[in-house]
Amino acid sequence: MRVVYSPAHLAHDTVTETVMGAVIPANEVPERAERIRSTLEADGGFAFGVPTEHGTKPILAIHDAGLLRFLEEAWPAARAQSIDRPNLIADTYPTFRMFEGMSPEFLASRPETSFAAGRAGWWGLDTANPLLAGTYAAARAAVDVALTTADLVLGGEGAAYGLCRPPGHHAARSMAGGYCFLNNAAIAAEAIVRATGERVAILDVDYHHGNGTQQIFWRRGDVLYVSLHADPERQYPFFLGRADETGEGEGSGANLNIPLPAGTGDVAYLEALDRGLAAIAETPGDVIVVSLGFDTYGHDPIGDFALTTPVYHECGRRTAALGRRLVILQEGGYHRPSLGANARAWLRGSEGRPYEPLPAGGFGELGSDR
Ligand code: SP5
Ligand code: ZN
Repeated sequence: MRVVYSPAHLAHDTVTETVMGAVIPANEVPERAERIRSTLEADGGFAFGVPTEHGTKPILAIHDAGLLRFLEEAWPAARAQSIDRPNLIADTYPTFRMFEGMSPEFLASRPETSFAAGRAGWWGLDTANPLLAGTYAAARAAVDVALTTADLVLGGEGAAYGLCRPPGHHAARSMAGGYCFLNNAAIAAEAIVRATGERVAILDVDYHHGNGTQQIFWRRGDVLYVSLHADPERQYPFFLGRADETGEGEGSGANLNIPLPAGTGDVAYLEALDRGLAAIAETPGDVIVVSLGFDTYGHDPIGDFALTTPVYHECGRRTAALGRRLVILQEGGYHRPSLGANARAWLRGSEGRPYEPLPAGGFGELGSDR
């Protein structure tokens, strides 16, 4: 399988994030992508390539120009304002309740403020989104990785994998959040719709609900969004991801959320996956964009599912069994020692190669992961 990777992600060198106000070591770190890269390289069955630059046009087909401008300007602006921090994390966010009773017209006239931390709140969802000197270039490169992966599939590959970092599925049209700045999968899906004129399905198997992807395609009937994730009753992003969110207008019925309980294991997960795949099989289209996360893994530090490495092989196999072409894009997954083995298992499954577990103590297989 062809793999698209860019070293630009290394400069988005996150160190801390906050959880309930406490500063903790960052979960979404460069090591994640490097673990996956080295394991896939060692496998020998993956052919690596670099992304080609696609410019801002496909990004602006999905995102508000103001968000992109903010991401480009944020770090220099924080520096110019002498914000004495290694990264920019907002503390004040414009919740919709702040504007209760005010008209959409009046809201549209509200300025985003010129102060860097205020702007980070204006364009942000949460405090888990540290923005650094290298963030903008890394986010742009992750989009190019996604679009180049889509190009490979549009060019005839049955499946290709984009090692996107930072991830994307929490980023909405006008909002960064949840370690995500630009929605790589949504941008790729839109590019595929425009190139083919056909419907596209997005299968989101990250542990978290992809609120950004759902928001972007909420009223769109030409992009089916299917997501398996932790029930927002107990888990980030809390305010979206419930089963009764099915889309509106043209998009009515084109959004399927499958929230799952804590402790979800291999068998229950495969049942849920089959439900999601069945929904995709019922809608026309030839391409699936997979938002692939491994925070469903049993040892993930921020998840509470119980998946094992071999089930990722089966997930890849069942997804490919729909017979559609796959644009597979990396999202989350924070148990670093297992990331390579889990990605390798999923991707091998999706191209019909046997699982062939890595030797214990090899590339982070269970048994050497503590
Ligand atoms: C792409 C992606 O996976 N983003 C995830 C963003 C999650 N942000 C909130 C993290 C909340 C961490 N809760 C820690 C619980 C520890 N038991
Ligand atoms: Zn996640």
